[in-house]
Amino acid sequence: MSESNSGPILVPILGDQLTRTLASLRGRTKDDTVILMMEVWGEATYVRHHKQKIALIFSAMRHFASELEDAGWSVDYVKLTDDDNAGSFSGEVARAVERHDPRAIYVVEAGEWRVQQAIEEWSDKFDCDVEILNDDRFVCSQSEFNEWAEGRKTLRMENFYREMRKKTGLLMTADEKPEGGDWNYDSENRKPPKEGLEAPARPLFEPDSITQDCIALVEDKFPRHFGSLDNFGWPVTRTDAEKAADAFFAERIEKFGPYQDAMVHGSDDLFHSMLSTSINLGLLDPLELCERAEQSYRDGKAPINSVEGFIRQLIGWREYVRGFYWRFMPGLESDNALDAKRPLPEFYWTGETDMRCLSDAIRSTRDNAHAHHIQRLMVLGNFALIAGIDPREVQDWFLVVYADAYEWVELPNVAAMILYADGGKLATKPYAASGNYINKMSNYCSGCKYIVSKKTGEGACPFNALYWHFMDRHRDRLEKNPRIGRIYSNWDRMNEDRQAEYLDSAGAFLKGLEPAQDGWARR
Ligand code: FAD
Ligand code: DLZ
Ligand code: SF4
Repeated sequence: MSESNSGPILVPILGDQLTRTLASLRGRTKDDTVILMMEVWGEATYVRHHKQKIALIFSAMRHFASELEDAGWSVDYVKLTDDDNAGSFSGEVARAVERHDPRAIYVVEAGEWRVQQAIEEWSDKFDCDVEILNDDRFVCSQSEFNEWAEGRKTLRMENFYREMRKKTGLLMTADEKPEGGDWNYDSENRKPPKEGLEAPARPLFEPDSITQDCIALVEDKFPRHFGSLDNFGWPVTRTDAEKAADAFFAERIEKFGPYQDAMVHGSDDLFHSMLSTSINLGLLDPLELCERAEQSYRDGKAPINSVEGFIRQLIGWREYVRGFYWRFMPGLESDNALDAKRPLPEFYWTGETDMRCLSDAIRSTRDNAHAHHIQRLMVLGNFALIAGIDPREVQDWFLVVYADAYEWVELPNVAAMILYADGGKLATKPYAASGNYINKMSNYCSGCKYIVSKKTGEGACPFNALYWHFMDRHRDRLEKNPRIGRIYSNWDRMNEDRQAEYLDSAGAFLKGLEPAQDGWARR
């Protein structure tokens, strides 16, 4: 530390660190701390985020700053439109160091690799102590994840999840057994939607003047970014996020489990919590949500398959993908085990396709900056997998279009979970499926221009031929996989002409795909 520094402690808080109990704020005194919050061009444009995502983050940041100020903290807030905006986190911290002459900078580690690289340079750049603190809003620290992963041949989420159940005590009996007798009730979470299945609407939050300013700013500065702002109704404060959570626990958790994998045309949220944007911003604590879910079970208000399913997503999948991301970055970004090279089709941006499942998922994505998990996995992801779309293009798309998308959670889900680009470190097998799966789990096919039961030729559901095209072109790798190998006996039972029909149908369809124009995802 330089002798000359006599200023306060500078605490930069990033856009996804909007938590009052953040590690860098704990133990600080208000008269000796300056909190720095920065709207910067670099973050808003490194990909062309959905308009709602930028408006959400800026509005949540501005609300959080004003709450801190009301509580007596000194907040130095840099707006995107400030004339001398430096454009990057490091540039803004440099300016703040000049303004405040801090004796130290305390910052919580970044969620994303790109930002963490920049933060790690601060101690060389600035003439004061720089302390990078663990983000203890996660149940599992990176060192704990690495310890768990070390020496294991396979990193299965299920094994990790059981450790997290034991660690947190969630849904555990007094004698340390899983509540209800089983660790996982996934097999009870696959109910197809029955005719007329409807879920109570989630609360939408009317934009206040701060949010309206952010919406206007986004319309003005990012007019060519993907998505519509018309339906903006995300919670932007902890108070509103808690109201959204209350509504989920009161009205939707009971059926969350059974219908977790269901899809209904035009019903964008179904029984999902719709809390990911608030959790990822730091407005809601995932562990508190899990405790509330457990309480619903203990109070007899929700069945075990709903509650366990919800808890598994949070202390299982969410924690696991974060550990996985840091363990395999930066390589994960360029992995392409299946050597997929096809450009992303333009319809991912426009929604203009006759495939009803895809057009509905893309419509929801455009209008709400959200699609639910099974749409992301089995419709948008499955299509990208079996059509052989280049992982870099699919990764960019998923990072751009969802209001809850941060690379640490998006990338493992896209590269590893849906595209198998990591070669199977995360998933035991690729999640490839034909139209049959989508037909079973949704009401999409009955209104689709394509015929789901038709396998090849004019009018056949494209997922059917693409599925076999995928299986055929990756036979060498997949045949050895015990979870998938037997599927090839079905293929081998077809005569050569039938196989050729499948491959020709898929080939013709792929040839007709219009590639996305440049500039949707990156400038
Ligand atoms: P719910 O269905 O109510 O689930 C509850 C919570 O569990 C979510 O809020 C989320 O925090 C967590 N969760 C559920 N599934 C996952 C998962 N696979 N990985 C991590 N957390 C999970 N989630 C993101 O938060 N950001 C992303 O960028 C993102 N990209 C995804 C991309 C693909 C290809 C896939 C298949 C999934 C992705 N997910 C992502 C996970 C999941 O789809 C979303 O978390 C979920 O749809 C958010 O809606 P919800 O809050 O209603 O979730
Ligand atoms: C996503 C995003 C955007 C669009 N803009 C900002 C911003 O201007 N300022 C900020 O602090 N954070 C922003 N974010 C979120 C960051 O990208 C996020 O904090 C990183 O994921 C941290 O690793
Ligand atoms: Fe999707 Fe095929 Fe069903 Fe159409 S028929 S909705 S393309 S699965």
